[in-house]
Amino acid sequence: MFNKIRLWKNQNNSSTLRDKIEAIKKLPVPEHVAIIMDGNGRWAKKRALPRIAGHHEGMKVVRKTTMLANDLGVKTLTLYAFSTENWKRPKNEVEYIMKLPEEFLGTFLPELVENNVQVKMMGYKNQLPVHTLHAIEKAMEETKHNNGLVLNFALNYGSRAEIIDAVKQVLNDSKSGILKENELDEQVFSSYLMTSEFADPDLLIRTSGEIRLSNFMLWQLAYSEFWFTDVLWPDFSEEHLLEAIEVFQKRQRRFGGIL
Ligand code: V07
Repeated sequence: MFNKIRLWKNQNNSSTLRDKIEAIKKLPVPEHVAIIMDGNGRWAKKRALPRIAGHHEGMKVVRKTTMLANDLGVKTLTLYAFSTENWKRPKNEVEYIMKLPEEFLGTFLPELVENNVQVKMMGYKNQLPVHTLHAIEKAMEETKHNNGLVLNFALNYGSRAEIIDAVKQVLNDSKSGILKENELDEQVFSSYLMTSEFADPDLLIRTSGEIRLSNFMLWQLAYSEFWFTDVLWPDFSEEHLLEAIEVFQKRQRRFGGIL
């Protein structure tokens, strides 16, 4: 009897999720979604668990979010996994976090390949442990011909440093005559950033109640819609991603009405 009720409840829940997905697919879906995955440490603290338990739980949410974004037809999903500031955390925590790409890919790479997902990374590669970089580069190589969702990890990424590096490259190209001053415009400058191959994000999501950008994609987010939630990243579910996209679609429609 109880089993039957549980079965009915499950079927009911999953059908509403499917219905929501189908409804969202009928309207324009954001092509590029960027997410600041915040609140993993707080999630663990609330449960009296070590912070690393929160990071591990957060990794599982990366998988669910990727699969749903792919299903919805999102073209690029950029996830802020590690900032240039995060090195200041305790050594053991950083060491644990740097093993997550290997664990994630060891478990989920076959599923990503099956689902035509392409893995990418942006950030300063030279400071990453070799084992971390090797795992990511292997995944990038094995998925480079996939043409579904691009899963772009921002890892050891910082936006101001990215902009400074772009400016330095512009100065170099100017000095060597490759670039003339009057040729430099927003589009050309964008091509010097780590995101040169991607469109700017249409939607930024940040979890855990912080309402700031924390040095994430400052140039690229100039015209993006922002959606903030108090939900901690390990608690972020399919329903939350669908809600963020629903809000995005409503804002787009209102914007469309004015024009
Ligand atoms: C990390 C889990 C998610 C919450 C945020 C912090 C901790 C997946 C990856 C990853 C990175 C590259 C890749 C495959 C997977 C990851 C870091 C942290 C550094 F090719 N989760 N996750 N990388 N967390």
